[in-house]
Amino acid sequence: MNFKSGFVSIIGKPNVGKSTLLNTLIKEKVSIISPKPQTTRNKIIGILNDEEYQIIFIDTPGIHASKTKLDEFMQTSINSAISDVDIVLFLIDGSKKIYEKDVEMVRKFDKENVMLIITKTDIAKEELLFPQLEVFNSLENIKDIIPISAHKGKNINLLLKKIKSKLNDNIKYYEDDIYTDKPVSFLVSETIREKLLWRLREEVPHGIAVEIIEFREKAEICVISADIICEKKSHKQIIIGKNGSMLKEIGTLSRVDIEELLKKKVLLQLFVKVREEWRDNKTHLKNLGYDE
Ligand SMILES: Nc1nc2c(ncn2[C@@H]2O[C@H](COP(=O)(O)OP(=O)(O)OP(=O)(O)O)[C@@H](O)[C@H]2O)c(=O)[nH]1
Ligand SMILES: [Mg+2]
Repeated sequence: MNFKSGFVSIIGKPNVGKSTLLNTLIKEKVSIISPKPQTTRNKIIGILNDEEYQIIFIDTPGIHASKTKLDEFMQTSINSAISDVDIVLFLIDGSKKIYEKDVEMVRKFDKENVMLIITKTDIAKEELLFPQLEVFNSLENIKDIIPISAHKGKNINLLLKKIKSKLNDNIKYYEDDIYTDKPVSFLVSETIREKLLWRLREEVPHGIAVEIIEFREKAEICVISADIICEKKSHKQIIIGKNGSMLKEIGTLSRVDIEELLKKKVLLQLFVKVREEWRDNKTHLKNLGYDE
């Protein structure tokens, strides 16, 4: 059998749809998604297996300027995700105006086998989008330009076909039943963070981390406790909400998703803690898993 495999990184600015594309490609939810920029903080692997191929996709944090040590960790994750891969998918949001600095970012991206992926075409206006894409035709480092919609499934199979045609390894890197490199406790903490990102406003969600402090799997039920870490007392009050209403809602939303993930009943307890400026504290970052 002519088996092929390889590594494919997904990169781009925050909020362009990287994690949505990863989940769509591998048909599993390994990476959380939200309408807020800087949702993804870690390099996350998602693996697609079929009889003839194993494709290892790497989701990354959005490219942005570093202000905190957490940002620096995110940048390191991006750098390590693009070194030594077979293909890079560079994503551009097709529903937004494309600026000269976006084109420059792609032009300067000095890697081989870069495919430019134009996302969210379901909400883009074609008459505005297509003329803007012409400038990319002249870029030497870009061989393919593929407009997609992860929500509508548009051109996802075409993208996979193109990727497959460029792979050369024939090593099986992971067993067939493994679809991510992350432990289940990571997926659980990210699920809780996802609900916080969706429900909280302004600067509060960016200063939040989730730490699993208890994970006990019994025959019938899984008992999970987690700390929600925030940066300010005032944020803690917002997360708890009036009479605990916000925290209760976050708990319910999270539990439903975690039960689906674990295929088991879940007893979830959430606590809110303040750790001032944890995003700039090496020890806190390390404890939360934000170190390489
Ligand atoms: N209409 C539409 N929206 C999309 C599509 N793909 C992603 N989105 C939306 O775009 C927003 C950002 O999606 P993410 O997948 O979290 O984006 P990301 O690039 O991973 O963002 P960061 O992790 O913050 O860098 C979410 O609200 C998604 O629902 C698409 O194909 N169509
Ligand atoms: Mg993401």
